[in-house]
Amino acid sequence: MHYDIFGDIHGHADQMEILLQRCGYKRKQGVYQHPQGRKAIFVGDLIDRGPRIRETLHLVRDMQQAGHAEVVMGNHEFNAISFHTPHTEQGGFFRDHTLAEIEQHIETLRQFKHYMQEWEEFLAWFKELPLYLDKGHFRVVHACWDPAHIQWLQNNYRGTDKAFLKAANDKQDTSGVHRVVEETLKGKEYSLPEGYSFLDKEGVPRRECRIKWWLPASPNLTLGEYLFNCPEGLENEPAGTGHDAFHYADKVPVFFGHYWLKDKKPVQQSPYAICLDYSVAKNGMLVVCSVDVVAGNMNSKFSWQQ
Ligand SMILES: [Mn+2]
Repeated sequence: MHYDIFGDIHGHADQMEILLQRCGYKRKQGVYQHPQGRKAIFVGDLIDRGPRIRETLHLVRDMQQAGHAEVVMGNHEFNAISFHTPHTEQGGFFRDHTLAEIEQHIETLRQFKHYMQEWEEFLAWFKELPLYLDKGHFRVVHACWDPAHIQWLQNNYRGTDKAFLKAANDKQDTSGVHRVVEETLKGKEYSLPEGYSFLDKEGVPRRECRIKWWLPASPNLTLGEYLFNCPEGLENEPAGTGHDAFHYADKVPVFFGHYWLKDKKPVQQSPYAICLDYSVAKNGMLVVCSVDVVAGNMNSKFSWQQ
């Protein structure tokens, strides 16, 4: 098994092409492929923000359809499906067209302005993307691998039809769909105790912090280590093991994206968790991890491009 796993691209096709070529992929009849048959895997969030969203989608879908790549859905693809699918019962769309939503999606809308038919075809393609990949020796998901959620998806997920979109976008949903989709595509969050909050990048006060779900449970683990944006005063509190404190415990490596990491060089989060999102859309870099499984042993190596 030989794979090259790419982090969130967000329309940065230049960096993607440089890395594909560095990994040995060659463009034949327009489609990148590897002479030794390596396969690319994309962790989702192909769209929004960057300068070459349309080209990114063409390159990736062509590779996937020719059998040279696999793709999982990111929250941006899921949001796009919801944004563009009319809500037949209550009018409007499954994702409201508020300014905040439009702002997140605007580069994609702009770049497809004169290619609406093509965009419709990409939306149909998004709907077919799997929410996770289990390769036995390793796993791939956009944001978080909770074995219970993956099991739920395996038993219940039959594609993004309207019933699924309705439940997945409904914060009041009690069927479990909303939570599974949110946490798989956007990661898990921790509710801060009464009186604590932090300001997000838009300056909005929030009481839900993203957790580093990949850190193993330990009595010594503090909230300062476990939470993104841990508010002052809580840093030294124990992270705990309660409902809010999920810790991935399987001994199978998970590759994922989503977290906008800022490190100057890719680092493994834990022996069993490898985040590949280093903020290419925010002056960071695109990261690829080349994975080789030979006789049951897995070797991996990072490459990156600013
Ligand atoms: Mn994401």
